[in-house]
Amino acid sequence: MHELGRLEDLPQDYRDELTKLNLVPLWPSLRAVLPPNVPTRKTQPTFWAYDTLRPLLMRAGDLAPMEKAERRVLVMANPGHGLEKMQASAAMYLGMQLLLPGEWAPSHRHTPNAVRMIVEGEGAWTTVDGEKCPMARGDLILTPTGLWHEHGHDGDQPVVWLDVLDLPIVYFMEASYVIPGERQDTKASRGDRAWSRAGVVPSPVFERSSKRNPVLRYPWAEARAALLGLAADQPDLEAVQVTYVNPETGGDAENILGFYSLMLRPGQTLRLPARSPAQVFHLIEGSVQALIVDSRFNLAEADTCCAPGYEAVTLTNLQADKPAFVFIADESPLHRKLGVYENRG
Ligand code: GTQ
Repeated sequence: MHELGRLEDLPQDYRDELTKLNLVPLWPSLRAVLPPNVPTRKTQPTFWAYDTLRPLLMRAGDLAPMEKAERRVLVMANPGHGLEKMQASAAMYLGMQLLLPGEWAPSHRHTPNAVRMIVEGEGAWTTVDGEKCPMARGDLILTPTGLWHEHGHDGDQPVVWLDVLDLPIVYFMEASYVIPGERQDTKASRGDRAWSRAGVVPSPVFERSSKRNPVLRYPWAEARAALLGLAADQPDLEAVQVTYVNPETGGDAENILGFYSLMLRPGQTLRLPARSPAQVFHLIEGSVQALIVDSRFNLAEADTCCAPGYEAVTLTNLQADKPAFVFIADESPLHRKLGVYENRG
């Protein structure tokens, strides 16, 4: 591809005239916005170790009382985007949130979708749309766009979870806002029981529901059992992975980001193909090395890292005698809906 004219090649009076009229010549910037073959990505391979993050999060427990914080979160920001942008990738936001015993993070609802992956502690819960979702390690709890949610804690130890939101893309769309609310009345019953038996969904008078995803909480015990079952039943299967789905549609659990759990067999090395969406890896159990472009990250439990899109990622289970379990978030639903999804192998 040949070089195009530069801005400096244009006479100053011409440039000034254009600027005055809110006009910009395309050709000096054309290659920047349409680079050949591979997009420019600000997302850098980045690693956040839980054991270094945790003490700082606990200190935030003293420094930022709930009334002053609303949500007590340390955002895991990708330096490639600039820390102040609070982005892990183009579309993903990551944060570690701390709730102390007896605390309450007030009810609100907002346009970005969120999920929480519970990292440590017991006795906390999130109420989503009136449904009280208890938190246990490894559980995935959804707060889809527009639903009221608040967090509470009846236990006696700190509770920490990983927040994954599509905030950056919703903010970029100038569609991000929040509405504060009152403490929710909780329903006595769970809303998802009829959907939590694989293969059957409610169909009163033969009509299937087309409402939002009826499942707001995906217990780790069940996802883990599914992975172990899959691995046992298909010994030759390379990628032992499950996707968190809406059981009504079989589609993604949320509209913008995709969520998965991956099991690495003892000692297994798995190469994930280069696909267009950026990805986040969070280790639920075990010990895993992630090779992302030129970076090698050793993940211990509760560590997190991210990878830019269009790059293959190699994951290795560092333990020869135990499986490892990785939670993955990516931008696939967004890319597929927008028609830009690619798998380059
Ligand atoms: O818990 O509702 O990390 O609203 C960022 C924004 C968590 C939450 C975040 C939020 C929340």
